[in-house]
Amino acid sequence: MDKLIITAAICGAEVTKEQNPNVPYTVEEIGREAEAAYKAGASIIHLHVRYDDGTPTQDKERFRLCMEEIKRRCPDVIVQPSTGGAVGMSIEERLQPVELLPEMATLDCGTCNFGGDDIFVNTENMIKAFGDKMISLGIKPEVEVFDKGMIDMAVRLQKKGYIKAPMHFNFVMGVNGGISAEPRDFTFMKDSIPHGSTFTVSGIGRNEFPMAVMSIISGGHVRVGFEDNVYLSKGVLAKSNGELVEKVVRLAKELGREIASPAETRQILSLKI
Ligand code: KMH
Ligand code: ZN
Repeated sequence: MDKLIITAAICGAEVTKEQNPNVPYTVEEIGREAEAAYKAGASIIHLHVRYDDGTPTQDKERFRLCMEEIKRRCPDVIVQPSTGGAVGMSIEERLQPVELLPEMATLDCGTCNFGGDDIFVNTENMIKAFGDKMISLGIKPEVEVFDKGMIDMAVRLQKKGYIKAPMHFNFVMGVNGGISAEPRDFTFMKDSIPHGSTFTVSGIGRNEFPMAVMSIISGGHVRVGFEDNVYLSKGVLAKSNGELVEKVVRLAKELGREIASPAETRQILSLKI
């Protein structure tokens, strides 16, 4: 089995300080949370950014500041900006951070309900445009799938040349509108991706650590962080993203899986060195 890649999704676009006061908004807070996650064992930082009042933005200059701050604190970490942004953002707005030429970025592969009246829109033509853009800039996509049909979409578009193989998937499980996070769902997703692909799992809310364990024992990788879950355990808010990463490291150790460094992650995911 490959070593375990841990991604920290440190702030997301939806979670707020009202839910957990440690959710980072400012450049300094984002840098601090990335550093805590990195020191605990994360090799990838999945990045959304906020203005100081918490408003989510895909502004290129705000991303530049946050990425510089993260790189200053953790020079070898892999920064993976979101191109999903927040519900309702335009294509142009969402794509801005790829112009900063990160090593990776997310590529969301389908439309889904996102709770209440929210719809996270990713039409086929949008996915094609995002895929084309990432290929032209040499950026490795993390293929975000919220349901099984999105894996099928990614496989179809990979065959048509919009995504390069081997693909790296993120199974986002437990969103109110996406696939649930039962062991049965995990097995279905894992067994549905093409041979040679890699995958990580983001369990939402209380699903975070059960899905992490499923992935650790199955040879997959793990994403944790405030974007997906703000609790360390039932009723106990996490003090930092670092605490969430530390818990994955403990689980991995118990289960006999070593943790990948950023250099090892670049090799496992065939990123440009
Ligand atoms: N904030 C969600 C609407 C991504 O980062 O690519 C979308 C999201 C996915 O978080
Ligand atoms: Zn995200």
